[in-house]
Amino acid sequence: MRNNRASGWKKGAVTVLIAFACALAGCGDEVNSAATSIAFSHDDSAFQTVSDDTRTVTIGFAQVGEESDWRRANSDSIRDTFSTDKGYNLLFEDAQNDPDTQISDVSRFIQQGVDYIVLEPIVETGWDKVLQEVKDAGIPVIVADRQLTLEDDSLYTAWTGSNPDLEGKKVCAWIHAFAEKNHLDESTFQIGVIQGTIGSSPQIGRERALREAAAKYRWSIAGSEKGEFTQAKGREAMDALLKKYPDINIVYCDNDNEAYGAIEALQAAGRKIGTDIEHGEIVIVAFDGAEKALKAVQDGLIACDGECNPLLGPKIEKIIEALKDGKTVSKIQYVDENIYAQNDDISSVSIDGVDYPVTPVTDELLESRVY
Ligand code: GYE
Repeated sequence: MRNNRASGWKKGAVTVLIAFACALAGCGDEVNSAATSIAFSHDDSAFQTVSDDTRTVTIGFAQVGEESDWRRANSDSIRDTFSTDKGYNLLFEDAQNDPDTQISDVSRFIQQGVDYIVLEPIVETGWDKVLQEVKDAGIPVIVADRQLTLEDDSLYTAWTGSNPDLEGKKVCAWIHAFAEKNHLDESTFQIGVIQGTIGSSPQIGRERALREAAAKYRWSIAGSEKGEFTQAKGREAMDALLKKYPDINIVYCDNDNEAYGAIEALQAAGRKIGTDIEHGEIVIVAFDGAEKALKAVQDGLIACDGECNPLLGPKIEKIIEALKDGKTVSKIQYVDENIYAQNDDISSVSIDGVDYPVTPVTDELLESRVY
């Protein structure tokens, strides 16, 4: 794993830093490679674009967009963590869900001479070229939230975020446990899927888990529509699913905002939402666990919600602090997440031998929810 570099720092300070790091680390290879990258990576004009203050760490943050409650909470967490007060210069770029724009944003960070790049990639693929350029410039990349598919994993230093496959497995295990508890014939399940941004890791992982569970438990996946992780598209997707597959009895939403849209569409169509499948109610499941969604769980509109924690700022900061101190960090760092339902009829789900408790949504939980 590569060490930190300090391109935005005064060159004199860099020398001091390297001397200090050498004293601490015995001038190991990692420190030497950091020194090499500092020497060649930027011309003088690039240096002028970042603060000259030796205490300032410049972070180029490549955000996905503003599509969901999750994303807004995530952006707030990043802004709160990397504040000016704490000595950060945060260059925040919002790609508005356009993968090409996001690649340009990352490329621009190289010209701007940032110290670190934090990337929350819209889609998994297409990153090899620009991340090679970033690596050649000696800038450490911390990937957060969504994952990447790369030829060469040395193109990033560390990743932190959720495990969408596990989230999907938990929600599917809940559906199966719910069926068993209520003696439902699972071969009657007709599932409509509202898909998140195609090619994004949460869309890929959550739906992979669904396909596996469907094969195992004999569920039918009636059809899928694109919801792009937004409420408006979620509503359109639900309308389309209802038209094409009126017998749907479960709606699998790749995130909460799509579920809000699905609820609107189902209510407008006069369809009942709930868990009484045998009497025509439609079961909705979703992901993220935003406060509004947990309220919908409490109200019986979302049957089960797999949490996905957006508060990644402090975790990313810890990684950057460690890199600044010349420490090696774990390459992959998952965050812990819950699963929520209206009550504790199903008290836990088991995945690969591990039990995950199902948390019932209470008023206290809703009051304490920070996103
Ligand atoms: O589930 C969704 C957001 O990447 C985990 O992106 C994130 C997802 C989250 O738009 O609400």
